[in-house]
Amino acid sequence: MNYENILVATHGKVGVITLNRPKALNALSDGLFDDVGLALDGFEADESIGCIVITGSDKAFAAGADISGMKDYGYMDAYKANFITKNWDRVARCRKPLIAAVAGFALGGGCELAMMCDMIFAADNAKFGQPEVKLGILPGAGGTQRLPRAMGKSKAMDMCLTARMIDAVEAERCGLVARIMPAETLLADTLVVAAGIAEYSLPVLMMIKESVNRAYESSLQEGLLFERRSFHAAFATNDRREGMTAFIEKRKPGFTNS
Ligand code: DAK
Repeated sequence: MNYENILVATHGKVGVITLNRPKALNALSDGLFDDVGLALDGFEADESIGCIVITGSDKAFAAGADISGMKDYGYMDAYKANFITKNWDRVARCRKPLIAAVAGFALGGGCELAMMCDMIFAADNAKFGQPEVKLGILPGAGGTQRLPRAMGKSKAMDMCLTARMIDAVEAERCGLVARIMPAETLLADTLVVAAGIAEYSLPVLMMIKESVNRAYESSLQEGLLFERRSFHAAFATNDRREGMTAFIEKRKPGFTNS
C-alpha cells in the first residue's frame, strides 16, 4: 500500500505509523487522516499486531491542522462539508493499544491527535500547545475536552486561553504525558515498550483499554460496573487460564489470543 502522507512499517508485533509531511511540519490534512485511517484499519485487521505507535519527525509530531487548507473557509463551507471531521476520530476508535511517540511540536490538532492515543511518550524536546486562539478559532478535535480530563481545568484553561506551549517536563508533571525519553532514542525506546505490551493477550489488552476509557468517558459507578463485567468476561478466555496456570507453575505464559 502506497501512502502519500505517512510511512507505515511493522516491527514484530508492533505497527508503526509515521506522519510524513516534513515541509509543513506534519500539518494535518484530510488526506493525511485518510491515510492514517487506512493504516489503522490494516493493523486492526491483522491478528499478529498487538500494539500500534503513531509518531512524527524529530522536529514535529504535528504542528496542527493545515492552516492553508482552511484559510478561506466560511461557516457554510465548514458546516455543510462537516469540515475536517472525516476520519479525525478514527484514532480514538482504535481498539488496539495505541501509543503516541511525540518529538518536537504537538500543536493544535497535533496535540489533540496525541491525546486520542492511549498514552503519550514524549521526547525531551517535545512541546505541546493549543495555539488556536491566535488564529481566531478554538480547539476543534477534542482539546477543550481531553485536556481538562488529563491535566485539570486550570492548566487546560492556561493552555487554551493563552496559547502557551508546555515542555515535556511540565507535560509529564501535569499528567498529559506518561514517560519522557531522550529525543535520539524516542522511537527505539517506545518500540521496546510497545513490543512488551504486544506480548500480552490481545483480547485482554482490548478489555483493559475499553475499561480505562470508561473511567475517562463515564461516571465512576458506570465505569466500575463496566470494569466488573469485563473482569468477569476475562474468565471466558483461554489466556486468563494460561496466565494464572503459568504463574502457579512458575513459567512464562504462552498466550494464544483466545
Ligand atoms: N499548517 C500549515 N502549514 C504549517 C503549519 C500548519 N499548522 N505549521 C507549520 N507550517 C508550515 C509553515 O508555513 C512553513 O512552511 P513554509 O513557509 O516553509 O512553506 C513550514 O511549515 C515550517 O514552519 P515555520 O517556518 O513556521 O517553522 P518554525 O520552526 O519557525 O515554527 C511553529 C514552528 C510550529 C511554531 C510554527 O510553524 C507555527 O506556529 N505553526 C502553526 C501552529 C498552529 O497554529 N497550529 C494550530 C493550527 S489550527 C477539527 C480538527 C482539528 C482542528 C480543528 C477542528 N475538527 C475535527 C472539527 C485543528 C485546528 C488546528 O490545529
